Amino acid sequence: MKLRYSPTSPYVRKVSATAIELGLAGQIERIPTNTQDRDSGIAEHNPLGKVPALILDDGGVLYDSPVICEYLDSLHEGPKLFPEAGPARWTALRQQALGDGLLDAAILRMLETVRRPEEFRWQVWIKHQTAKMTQALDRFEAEASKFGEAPTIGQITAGCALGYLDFRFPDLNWREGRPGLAAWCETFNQRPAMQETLPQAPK
Ligand SMILES: N[C@@H](CCC(=O)N[C@@H](CS)C(=O)NCC(=O)O)C(=O)O
Repeated sequence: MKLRYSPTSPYVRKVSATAIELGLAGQIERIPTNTQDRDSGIAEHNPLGKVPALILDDGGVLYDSPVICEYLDSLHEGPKLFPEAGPARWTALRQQALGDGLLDAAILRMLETVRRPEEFRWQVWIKHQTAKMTQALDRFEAEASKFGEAPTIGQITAGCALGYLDFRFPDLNWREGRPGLAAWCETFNQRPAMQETLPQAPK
């Protein structure tokens, strides 16, 4: 398998952390991909032009991160990151959606605040995305005490989303007023899958 990736993408981090949790990282060749470069060939693998995209040994391609993570989870017989049936499955999938949505809002805010020239920034939009981030963080705070011992895709996504906030929004102080989530994150971050995939600014 080959993974098209960019080093700071939190969605790629989900896939990388999942592969490490499942003992599959050694089976994945990593292809650095600059999605802004039309010659990178990303569009041949993902018409949406986004990473992560996983190229399978038979030439098929999977995207996006929820699909890739569930595929990797299907390749082993051990404890599953995607619970197989019942309420635990729906909780894990919903928490994954909540973490992905937190990331989507954070990235939209980052593009509007950091990337767009100041005179073109739209404050209403920034406020709108910030409200989504706050609401998602509050929801995770309400659920953190119920996270189980065994990791799920919901927890991996939450961990990667919080790591992205630390990386891109160090002044946001998301821990303030959210002691349960902060404590959970501290413990979860000790997992090798999280330590080995910490986001790093390009040199
Ligand atoms: N829902 C997708 C989101 C992937 C995504 O937005 N990736 C970003 C990198 S963080 C990307 O490739 N952006 C390039 C673009 O939008 O052109 C997933 O979960 O994989």
